[in-house]
Amino acid sequence: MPAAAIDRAKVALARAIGDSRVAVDADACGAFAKDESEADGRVPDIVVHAESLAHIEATLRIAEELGVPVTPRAGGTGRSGGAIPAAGGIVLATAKLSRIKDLDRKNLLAVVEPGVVTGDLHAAAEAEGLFYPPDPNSWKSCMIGGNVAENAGGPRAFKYGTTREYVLGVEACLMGGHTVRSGKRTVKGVTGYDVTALLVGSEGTLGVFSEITLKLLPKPREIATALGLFRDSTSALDAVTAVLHHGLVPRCMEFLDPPALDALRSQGVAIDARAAALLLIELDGGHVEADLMDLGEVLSSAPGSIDVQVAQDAARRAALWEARRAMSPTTRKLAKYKISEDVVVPRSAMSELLDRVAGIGLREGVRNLTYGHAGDGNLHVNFLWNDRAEDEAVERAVSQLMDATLALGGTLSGEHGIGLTKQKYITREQGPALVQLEHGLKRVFDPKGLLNPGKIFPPDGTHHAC
Ligand code: 2HG
Ligand code: ZN
Repeated sequence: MPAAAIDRAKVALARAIGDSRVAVDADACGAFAKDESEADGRVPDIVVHAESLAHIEATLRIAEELGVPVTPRAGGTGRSGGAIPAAGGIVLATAKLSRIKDLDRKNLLAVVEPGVVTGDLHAAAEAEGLFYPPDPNSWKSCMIGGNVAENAGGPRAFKYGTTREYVLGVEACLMGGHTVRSGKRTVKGVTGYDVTALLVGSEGTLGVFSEITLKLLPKPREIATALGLFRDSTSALDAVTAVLHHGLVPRCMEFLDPPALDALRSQGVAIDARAAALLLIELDGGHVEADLMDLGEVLSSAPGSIDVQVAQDAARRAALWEARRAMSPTTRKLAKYKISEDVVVPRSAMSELLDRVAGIGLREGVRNLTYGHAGDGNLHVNFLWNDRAEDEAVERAVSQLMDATLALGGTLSGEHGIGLTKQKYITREQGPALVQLEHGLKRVFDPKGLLNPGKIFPPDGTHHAC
């Protein structure tokens, strides 16, 4: 990136948006170098703190005119490097656009800015008797703009689906500074191409959200949580299927494997020493009492079941979830380096995937543990290591995990996106023709390739199945 273009961008942005919203010194920009993935960071040259649509438009107009790359960023909690300014240039931060503009009880929808913290939307909706289901485990700090960009999931996605299911419409600014509104405020609507669906999950490569219209649901009347302890992973995963075959549709079915349980124990969480795998299952709706009894019976009669505990009160429920939600930070404490993958396989293939992961770990000598959203077949396989000399073995392990996932009919990412960390594998899943088509779409939105460059796809022209 020529220094002259950056210098001109600094002057033009300060003039258009105001000095106080344009950070240029290395210290202020340093905080925007990384997200919560393991990908190497890069300090941007400029950080714009947008406080209005006009600021987003001015940034994207100036960036296009001067040929400066722009990386949009909301909470910066992503796990795949999506918010890392891989090509330098401008970070366009939308965290200050944090208003819930409308909470429409009659029509069950919310209109929000991209910097609304997901947990704040949960609380605001619930205070009105409403419910916003997507619940990434980083809900206390992640933001709706990033959730929409990544099509974030979370434990409740099993029953309620991912963020995509709740985005009715968006206002998005495109490179050059032109704003489009796509979608609707109604539940149904099939007018024209579904541009909203294309923008959701586009990982900040097609447009920058300035407003998002979200569908809400009535708040479930009751919630109940049960914990199933098992003698091994296969028994726990088989019980997931048994629960479904019994006609129960829990909102979450979370799984922890033996090393994941040990990790929790090492942090002082009391878990029955006989248990080698765990399912955390939550029901909601109108008749949870009866469903909970059924669930208890299904779990305790499942082969390999050791114990079933039911959370009798809100405090116990919160404690169970605290341990699950802390899995990612807990795992981070176990080793100097960790990669958390986000693969999905058909539910029936989860045990087989875990067997293959064990084989990969042994072959490459890399420590690993797995937890995740078993109801969806979405498993966070974590590789842990302490020495840079092991980097290559870890890379081989990740590559083999991707191959195993695809061989079992799965997909590379269930909720964290491809970003920087998985772009080298995408062609293995999608094939060169589809990746070429996606490159073509990208060029329609961003002909100069300046918006979040380096994400999702291998560089143009390298669509080989590496
Ligand atoms: C979770 O399910 C999150 O806890 C984070 O998706 C996963 O970082 C991780 O390992
Ligand atoms: Zn997850």
